[in-house]
Amino acid sequence: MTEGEIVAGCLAPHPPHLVYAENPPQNEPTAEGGWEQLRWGYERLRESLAGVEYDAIVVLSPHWQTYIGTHFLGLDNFKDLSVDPVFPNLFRYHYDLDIDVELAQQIHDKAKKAGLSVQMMTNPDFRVDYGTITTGHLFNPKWDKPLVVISSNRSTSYYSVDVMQEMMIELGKVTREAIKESGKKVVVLASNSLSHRHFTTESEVPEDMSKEHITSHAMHLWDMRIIEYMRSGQCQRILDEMPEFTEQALAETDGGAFSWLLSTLEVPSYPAILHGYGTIIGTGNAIVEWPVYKYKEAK
Ligand code: 2X7
Ligand code: FE2
Repeated sequence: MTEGEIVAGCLAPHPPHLVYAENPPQNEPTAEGGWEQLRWGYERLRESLAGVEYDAIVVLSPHWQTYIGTHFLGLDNFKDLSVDPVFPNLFRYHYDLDIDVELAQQIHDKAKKAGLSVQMMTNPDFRVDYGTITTGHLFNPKWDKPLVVISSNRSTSYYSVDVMQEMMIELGKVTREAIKESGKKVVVLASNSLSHRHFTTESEVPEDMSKEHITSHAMHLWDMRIIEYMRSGQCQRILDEMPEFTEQALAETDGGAFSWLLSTLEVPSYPAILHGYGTIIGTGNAIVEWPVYKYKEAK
């Protein structure tokens, strides 16, 4: 069997506002647009990967929160209505997603062997979190590729960012090894915002872009610093500064997805492509691609 590979890795944030603004048939509320800079960013990401072949998408979402280890969706299909608990006015999405259970099981088994606490989630009534669904939709609106969905083990809240990061780096390594052994071509996605301080009230028209901006200058500076590291191939510095970034910018990196992603990509030292940056209800969001397919020969 030929060796599997990660063909690309992406930072693919999940604010439900982006799905709301696109008016897809699966979502009940309707919008007059909004957050175009980010939605165009997702368009550029999709175009960039249009010619790259892959079999499955592996996503880690901060909104599937598990406190006893890392969990993996473990049934072939999940179908239900997902309602965002904070923004039920924007996101009531009818999802129907297929899972690559074989690959999920392979990553699970490797992680278990490495000593991580893991479980397969096989409850057919389980409701998939809106982070997974939003990232899944924006990355691949056709939903024509199976997913592997990995939970966010909340070791940041239980212990510290440093403990979380150590565990996510290990999970990233075993994810990579399992993908290689699977023989499949895979895209890996970290579904998280950068700075994550929200406004506490919503404007009357949520998509009124005259009200949208970053919550503070400090948050902007942090986001730009991390983006510059990505653009200049300094991902080790991101991991080094992750504890400060996560605490000072209240970043959604607390969920571990970003540390896991960088580890699956072996902490890239080549430049990432920034497809878009924008704020959503004050939070900072970047759409970024690590084009492994371009750089792997140089490695
Ligand atoms: O989950 C989110 C998020 N991460 C950022 C902004 C707005 C809503 O939901
Ligand atoms: Fe979120």
